Amino acid sequence: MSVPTPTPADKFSFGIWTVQYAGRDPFGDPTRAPMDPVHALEKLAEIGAYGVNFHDDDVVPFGSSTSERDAILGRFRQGLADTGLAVTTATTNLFGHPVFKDGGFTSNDRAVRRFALRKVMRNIDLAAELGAQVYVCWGGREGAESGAAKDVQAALSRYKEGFDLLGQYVVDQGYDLRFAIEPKPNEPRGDILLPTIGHALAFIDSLERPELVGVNPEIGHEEMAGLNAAHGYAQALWHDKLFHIDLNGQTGPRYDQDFRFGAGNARGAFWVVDTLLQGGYDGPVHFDFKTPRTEDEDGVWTAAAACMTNYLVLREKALAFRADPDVQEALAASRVGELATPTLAEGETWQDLQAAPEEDPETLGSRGMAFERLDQLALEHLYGVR
Ligand SMILES: [Mn+2]
Repeated sequence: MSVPTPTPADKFSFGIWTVQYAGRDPFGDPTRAPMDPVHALEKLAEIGAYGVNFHDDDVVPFGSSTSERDAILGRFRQGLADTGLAVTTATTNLFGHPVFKDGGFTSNDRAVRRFALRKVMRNIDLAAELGAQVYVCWGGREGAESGAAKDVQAALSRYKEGFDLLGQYVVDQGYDLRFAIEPKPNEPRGDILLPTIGHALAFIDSLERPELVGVNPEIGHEEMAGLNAAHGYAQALWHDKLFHIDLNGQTGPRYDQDFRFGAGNARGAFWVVDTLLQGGYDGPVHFDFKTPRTEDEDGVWTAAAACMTNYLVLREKALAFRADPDVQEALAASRVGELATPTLAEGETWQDLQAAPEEDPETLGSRGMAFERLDQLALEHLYGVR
């Protein structure tokens, strides 16, 4: 196959911060110059992106006056109009400024929580005005490094209070906006609240308006916890809660690498794409990656374009895998489709089950599942020999 080219129909979107990342890490200073957000829009449009996602502070620096904010936003709106890029999503930076060192919604300091909620509402107004339909909430500073520092149950009550207030806000304002919680196990906090997709889904059930809140799982965050990202996406789809996705690359449990999508665990990336296609996910295909600090600006655009290329390659491979007659035969041999059949027949009761002839465990136990054949076919598609 040749290297595929992205089109707007692919709905690829990027966080402005992804390409703006200048290479600062805990051990070293930035290796690239700051990037003007309008330049980011122009280059993203040039390489074939469809949309963008931004934190308030990516576009309007923290602490800007009202007149400065108006001028910056005027230029940003013009940049969107000139490039034709959609704003798919927005989010709030509740982690960068020292005020958020103990969190935004769950800071022990009540005044910080009040400041954080006002900051979110202000950016929600902008998100709604620019047409965003999803508002992502990554609570990177909502957590702790030590045991007594955080009353976790009280923190969850304050977290719920925050989402309930924001839900009320979008309803009162008449905004067509839903929230997506982005789980992460740790980094920058030692431990972060709502660390996995499962924690987030259970928390959403406690909210006043659960229908307004879903999840935005990031591949790297799941793999940092040693979890299977594709299984997480599948469960979010099963709950009808996959409101947005953050695709990137990660190599197992270690620091948050944020590699370009398709790098790191390539086999995991294949199954994520297959899961999204099989599950009918139709939202923006969003990348949240950071170009390693070894690269100059050319390297940033190489990495950004590669996210899209790798998605298109894996999409083609996942579709070819599903269409392959050998795969269909192998799926049948593995009885994968049988799992869709309910365990009891329609109308059958536990009494009927008890009265039915018993299965022979020796016979059942001796049947192979033929999963190795099936998985090898997937790898042959991924490796490009089929
Ligand atoms: Mn990450």
